[in-house]
Amino acid sequence: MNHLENKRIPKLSDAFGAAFDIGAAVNPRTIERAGGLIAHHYNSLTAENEMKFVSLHPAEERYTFEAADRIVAFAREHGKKMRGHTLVWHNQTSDWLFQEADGSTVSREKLFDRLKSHIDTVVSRYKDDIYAWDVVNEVIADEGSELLRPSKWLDIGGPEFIAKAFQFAHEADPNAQLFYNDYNESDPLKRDKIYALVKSLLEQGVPIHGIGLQAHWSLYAPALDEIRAAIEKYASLGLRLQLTELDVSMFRHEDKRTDLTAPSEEMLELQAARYEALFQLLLEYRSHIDAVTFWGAADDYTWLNDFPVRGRKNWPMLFNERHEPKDSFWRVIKQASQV
Ligand code: HXH
Repeated sequence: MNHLENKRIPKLSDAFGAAFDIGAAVNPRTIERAGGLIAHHYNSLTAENEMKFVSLHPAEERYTFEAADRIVAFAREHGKKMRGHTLVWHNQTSDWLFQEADGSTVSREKLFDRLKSHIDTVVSRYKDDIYAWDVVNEVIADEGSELLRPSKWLDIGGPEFIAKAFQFAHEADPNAQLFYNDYNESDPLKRDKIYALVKSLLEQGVPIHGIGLQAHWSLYAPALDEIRAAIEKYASLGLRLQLTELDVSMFRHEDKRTDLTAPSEEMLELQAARYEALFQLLLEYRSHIDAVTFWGAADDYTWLNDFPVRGRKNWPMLFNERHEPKDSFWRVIKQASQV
């Protein structure tokens, strides 16, 4: 869709301006192919992959900032805010970090020295551009009674790696808002574990300012009352909330069908109704929520193509593959106009 057509369509971030920011995850390809759409509708950006450990720091003595810098330059050019994603994670993290040159496991002290050095370098570099960081991503175990997910971070560093990461990030940029970020955040079992972790961080005086609800949701789950209960529980800690990676998959978790090449009318209608209900709820909690970031910009490219089911496309965004607004978009805009 060209820029002239864009001009007649209300800007999503303007529509919600009084309530919260509206963000999109981007990458060098999407800012190339959907730059007009992104510039028009979103007032905040997150690098989808380019600021992850493995992308920025592939070897101990080598940082690769080119792709991340390109995204930051786009954000500057268009006056967008930026969130940083992510400093500590069990995925997309370079193997060298946990190893000595001979392949043996590093000591706890060395792991924390390397973590501090990584966080100092990255957070300082983007100090003027990034106002909030996902400091720690996805450390809670999905199932069972264990609080923390098994990982090299936990094996080598012990549970203190979490507090350390927040301390190092706070030292590198005392002005940055620091977030704990996770998925399945509205599942009651995991919600209570996320709450317990963050509560204990606060009790230890760890500098943490917000909880990121990834919000990888679908037409069918989670239920609105579970989302509401999660928002209320997290907000009761007195922290700021953001939806950091919102999408609405067309498929149930168990559904593995790969035959669809386009969404059915029924799916599109269910999605529009779902987005409408979600934004109605989010607006109800606007005093706690500062930003709602989509994990993509439009349906032509999102991480849900081919994931978690190979060969399956998905249509989780508010804009279709031609970057045109879907019914979902108009129903979300309708909610915004009622505040
Ligand atoms: C997010 N993880 C990450 O924060 C983000 O950095 C990435 O770009 C995309 C999504 C969400 C996630 C977590 C666990 C997970 C899948 C996605 O595990 C599954 C694996 C297979 C099937 C279902 C879940």
